[in-house]
Amino acid sequence: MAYSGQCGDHREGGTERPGSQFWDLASELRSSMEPEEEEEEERWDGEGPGGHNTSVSMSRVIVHMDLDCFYAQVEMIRKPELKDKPLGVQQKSIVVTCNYVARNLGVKKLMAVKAAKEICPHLVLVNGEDLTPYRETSYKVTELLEEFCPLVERLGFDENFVDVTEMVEKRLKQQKTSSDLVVAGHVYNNHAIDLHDRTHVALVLGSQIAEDIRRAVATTLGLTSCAGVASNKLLAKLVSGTFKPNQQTVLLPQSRQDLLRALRGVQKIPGIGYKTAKRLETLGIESVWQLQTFPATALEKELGLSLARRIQKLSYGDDDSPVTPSGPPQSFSDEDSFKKCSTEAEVKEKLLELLPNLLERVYKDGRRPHTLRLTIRQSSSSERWFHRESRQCPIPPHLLQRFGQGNANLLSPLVDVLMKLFHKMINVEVPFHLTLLSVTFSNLKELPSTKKGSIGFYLKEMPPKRDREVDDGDAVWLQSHWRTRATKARRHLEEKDVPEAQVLNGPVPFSPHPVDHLEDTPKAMVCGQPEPTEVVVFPPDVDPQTFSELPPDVQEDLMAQWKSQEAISKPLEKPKATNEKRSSAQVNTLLRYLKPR
Ligand code: DGT
Ligand code: MG
Repeated sequence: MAYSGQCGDHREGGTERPGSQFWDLASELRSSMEPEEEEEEERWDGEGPGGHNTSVSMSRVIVHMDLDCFYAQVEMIRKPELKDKPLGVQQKSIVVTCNYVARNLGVKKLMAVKAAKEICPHLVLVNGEDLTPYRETSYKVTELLEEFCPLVERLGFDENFVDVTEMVEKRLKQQKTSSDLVVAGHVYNNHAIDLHDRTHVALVLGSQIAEDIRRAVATTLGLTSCAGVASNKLLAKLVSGTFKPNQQTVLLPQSRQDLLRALRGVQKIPGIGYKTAKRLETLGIESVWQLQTFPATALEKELGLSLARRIQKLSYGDDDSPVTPSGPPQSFSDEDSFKKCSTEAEVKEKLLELLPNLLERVYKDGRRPHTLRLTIRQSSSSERWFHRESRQCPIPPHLLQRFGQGNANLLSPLVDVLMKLFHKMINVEVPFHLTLLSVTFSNLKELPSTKKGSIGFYLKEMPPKRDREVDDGDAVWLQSHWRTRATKARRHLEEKDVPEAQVLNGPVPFSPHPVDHLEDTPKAMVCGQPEPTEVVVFPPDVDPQTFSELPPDVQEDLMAQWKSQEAISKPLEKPKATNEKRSSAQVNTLLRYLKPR
């Protein structure tokens, strides 16, 4: 579920707003940076052709899947001994979620730790402030769903939409008779299924697919979930939590109004957020029914044509928005909230705490971010949760080059840039009181060598995890992940038609050093060459063993790429001529960039 305080990888489009400034070396950050107000509402765009009950929405079958007590399930997989105990996941002083054992004892999501402990003294609490395990599990779920069907859209960490229309159509064609069709799970309101109605049959088939998907997630990843099956995203999401946990519900068109009117307030409709709900309240609109029946022209006058039409359509359950495959994240962010931060030193300290994990995620992703954003929230009695302010700027070119080379030499200059953004929003001459800081890297662009399909992509190694994050599960995953990449790299080469003559010319001299990927990887791996002064140093994320197996022309290509990225840029005093196949000038230039640090 979307919630305030979430931090993660943002896949939604349009994270970049107009008004971003170009980096100006002379004046560094310009004073005219555009302020950014937080958009409180998700873009849940019901815009599109057709009014209520459009043929478009009726012809689709959408599954919404929401994992049960997500963080708690991840913790129970990490520590199976907690499975039957009441378990809460704590962030700061809040139990952000708890397992169903705890829920049955009265503990609720987002309860204060103190209150939860009073209700359930035996509640076991685990710290859930490091989101890494949840994020990793979340992507595994999406990847698994993508194996079923390419149309998968992530919504937050534990929700996915799957458009199964095509799968349903295929099953419909295979279906000889519909008389023996049985719905999987519940039907909202126990409405009777009419097997002569094509829409009903499609939704019943959708319910069977939803069950298959949920079973696959349970058996492969050990995670239970709830699902909703309906004719669009909005309705599928609204119906999916009707029966919890580990159950699913299908919504027939005839029950759509019942579902919508049973919602407690307009804000329960995804796409209608806090601010819109407040504006509606001033018009006397609180319930979904009131919104549905409010005169359209009056609503348009108050809210503007676009918003009024959009939310009124949503109130009828109309949503033509497609399931848009999420693809790789469009930004990486992390944030911390606290009671009070009121000095520059504290701000710096908090930024230094946020950045390492964030940089590690950017590094793992392999792309290079070009924009940096700082978001703050100032303490305000009136708008406690919703008033955020941001400034962003392009990442200065000299820092850009350092991405992908380890994060140590990025931390301090990035904090400097962030502090400049901070000063655009806060006058430190007068007292200030922050309750949240958030950092976002966006505008991610592929490095030439990390484009999927290029050999460099497959050679890129996972960076070692920090000790506290490595457990057995991670270790196995990392090893298998690496093996897959190495295999793909080899396959990529096999597919590449390498003339034998070139192979016979021999690769760049090399003596492999075995690398244990789970131990601290040295900053640079050094490979000795026949001449003692000529040494090839690989970028820290490249495995020499795999490199050695590559044909010479590919090795050359790679080294040329590293050179152009200036990955290792200390010049060699006196380069010597080497490998005869290549011109000595070329090799010398190359080696200038390959000298060990
Ligand atoms: P469920 O779906 O009712 O069985 O329970 P959850 O725990 O899956 O709840 P859900 O789907 O609303 O949220 C997914 C995860 O996101 C949840 O395990 C913890 C986290 N989360 C939810 N709401 C908040 C929030 O308001 N603040 C923070 N920091 N985390 C939240
Ligand atoms: Mg959930």
